[in-house]
Amino acid sequence: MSHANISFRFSNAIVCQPGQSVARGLCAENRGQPDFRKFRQEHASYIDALEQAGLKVEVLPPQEQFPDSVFVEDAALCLPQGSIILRPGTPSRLGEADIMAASLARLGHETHPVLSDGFVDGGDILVTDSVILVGLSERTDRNGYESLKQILSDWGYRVRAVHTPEHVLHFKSDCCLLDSETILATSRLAESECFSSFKILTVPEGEEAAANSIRVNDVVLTPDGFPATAELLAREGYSPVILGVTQAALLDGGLSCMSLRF
Ligand code: CIR
Repeated sequence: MSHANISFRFSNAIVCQPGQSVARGLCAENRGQPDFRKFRQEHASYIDALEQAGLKVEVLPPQEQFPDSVFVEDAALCLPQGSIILRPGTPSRLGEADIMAASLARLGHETHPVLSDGFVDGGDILVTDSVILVGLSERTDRNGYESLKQILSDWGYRVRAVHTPEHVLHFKSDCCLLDSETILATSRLAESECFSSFKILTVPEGEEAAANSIRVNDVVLTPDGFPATAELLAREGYSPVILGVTQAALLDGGLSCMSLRF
């Protein structure tokens, strides 16, 4: 079944403000601690950009006990049928799912019971109109995938497991949906042939981090510092909006992980 318009036409988003504890967020490689004030500024610009794109944005207060809770996308998957509470695949983040479940319920979302087994980070789930791709990764395991697939199949979605490149945190660190037929991806991910039914735009060499962009209604939010990618997007007829995400990047985060869009 095709689910037109669930992949990039949105009316709402949920974000969570970074707390001071964001300075202790997880990162694979130490590139310096994020600065709380600068993070807050970049986060505020991100909220503005979502609003400019036409979304009503619900801003959750900082969760100091969870340093990585600004990356809301990893704790839930919001679809028209309801919101699935995920099981983030690293111990310090597992509790974020309970907080998100409570927030979603308070906002009136139908929350499906949490995954029954395994682990899935939302950053590994790419929703397209024709199929939902789930990247197996250090955070998303086979049991989590099967458990998620069960729920999604019951809702009528096609679901496929794919592989996240080695040393890449999440599947969507390396790709983004541009429209129903087109994906922006790094060459290392495109080579894995997981996008066989899509047109692929390859992120120019050296700009791999720009693959973590997001199509939101008529614009593509894309990180600052990657001019060749912005140029490629504009040349292909998309409307890039450039945003600073220097602080999230210090924690291996990017544009897609900082909101739940639905
Ligand atoms: C983590 O390691 O979990 C966070 N520091 C970054 C999460 C980024 N989330 C995402 O790409 N979906």
